[in-house]
Amino acid sequence: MNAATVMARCAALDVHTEVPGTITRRYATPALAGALREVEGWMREAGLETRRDAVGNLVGRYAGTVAGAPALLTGSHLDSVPDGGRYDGPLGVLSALSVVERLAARGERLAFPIDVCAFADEESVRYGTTYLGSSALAGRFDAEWLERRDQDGVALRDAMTAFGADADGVAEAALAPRSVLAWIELHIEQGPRLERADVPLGVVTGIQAQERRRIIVTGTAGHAGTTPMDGRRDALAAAAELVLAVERAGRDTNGIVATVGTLSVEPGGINVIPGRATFTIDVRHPDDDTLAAALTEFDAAVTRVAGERRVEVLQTVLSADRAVPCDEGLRAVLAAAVRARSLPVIDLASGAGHDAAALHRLCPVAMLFLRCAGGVSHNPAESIEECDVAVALDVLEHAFRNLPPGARR
Ligand code: HGY
Ligand code: MN
Ligand code: MN
Repeated sequence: MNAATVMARCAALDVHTEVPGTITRRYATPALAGALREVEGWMREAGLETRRDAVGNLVGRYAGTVAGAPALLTGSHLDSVPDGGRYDGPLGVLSALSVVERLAARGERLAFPIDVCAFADEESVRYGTTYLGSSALAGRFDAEWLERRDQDGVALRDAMTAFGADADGVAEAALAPRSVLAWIELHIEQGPRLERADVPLGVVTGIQAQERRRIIVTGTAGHAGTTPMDGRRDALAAAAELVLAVERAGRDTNGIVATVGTLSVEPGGINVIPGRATFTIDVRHPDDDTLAAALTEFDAAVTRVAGERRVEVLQTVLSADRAVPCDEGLRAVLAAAVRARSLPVIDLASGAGHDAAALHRLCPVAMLFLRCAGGVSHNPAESIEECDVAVALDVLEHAFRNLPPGARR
C-alpha cells in the first residue's frame, strides 16, 4: 500500500521479459501475459474485480458508492520497448493500484468506481500502431491494424488469437463516454526538467503531435566488385541520405524531434549492393501545423533522392496523432493536490506519447509526471526515488478525492 510496495512490484515484473537480462515486453507475448497475470493477482488480493477486454487489457475495478456513477480510469501500460526501463508504464499501473489499496485498507469508497487499467500495448513496438490497448477503450481501434504483420510475419489478428484476445470482438471493448469520468495517469517524465528544477512532480499540459512512418527504398542488388559506381541503384546509400534528411528536418525547425529508430538492409551480404532498405521515422512537435511542415520538407527530400538515385521510395504512415491538451479542470485538481503537499506546481508539456493521447477522445485526460534520474528512459538505466513515489501516491489520492463527480467536458 505504499511506495516501497510500488517499487518492489515494479522490480518483480522484470522477470516477465522476452530477453533475459533486459526488460523487453512486447504486445501479445508470453512475457506480457506473465506481467498481466502477476498484476491481476495483486489486484485481486486488493479486492478489485478484474476483467480482460478483447485486446487483452487488464482492468481492475474498485466499486464506488453511487450506483451507475461514471468511473475514474487510471493506470498506464505494461508493455515495454526493447531493453527498456522498469518504470515506463508499470509505475502508473502500480501507483494507481496502491492508492486503491489505501482506500480499501480503510474500508473507504469514493462516490465513483475506480478502474485501474493495465494496457497491453502502448509502445507499439510489435505492430507500429500507437496506443493499441487504450485505442480499443476509446473506440479508435482500426480494423486495418489486424492485418499488420510483425517482424516475423505474424499478423496482429493471429497474435491476438494466440494471446487469448478476441480480434473480432475489439469493437465491444469500446467504453461509452457517459460511463467514464476522466483519465488520470502517473508516468515518469522521461526528460530532465523536473530533476533540473529539483521538484518531484509536474502537471502535464499536453502531449505533442507525432507521426510515424515506414519507408521502403528499392534499388537494384548487384555485385560489389563488378558494378561501376555510376551505374548503381544503391538502396542503402539512398536511405542514408533520407535518414540525414529526417535529422535535418529536426534540426531546421525549432521544437521538432525526429528519429530513425529502425533500419534493415536486404539482401544483407557484405559483397552485395543493397537492393532494399527499410527504415522507420518518428517525427514530433507540440504544434500540428509545424509537424506537417517538417514532414512536407522530408517528402521533398524523398522526391529529390528518388530522382537522383533512380530508386523507388514507398512511404507508409504507421500512426499519426494530433497534439492533445490535458483537461484544464483536471490539471487544476492535480495542481491543488501538489500544492497540498507544499510543493511548487511545475507545468510541463509531454514530449513522449501516452495513452492519454488515445483516451482524449473518450474523456477528459490529465497526467502527473514523476522525476526520473537524468531524464533517462527507454533505457535500462531508467530510475526513480521511492520518496518521490511516496509523494506521488499522496498527490494521486488527494486528486481522486477532489475530483468533481461529474468531471465531464
Ligand atoms: O514513444 C513514446 O513517446 C512512448 O514511449 N510510447
Ligand atoms: Mn510509457
Ligand atoms: Mn515508453
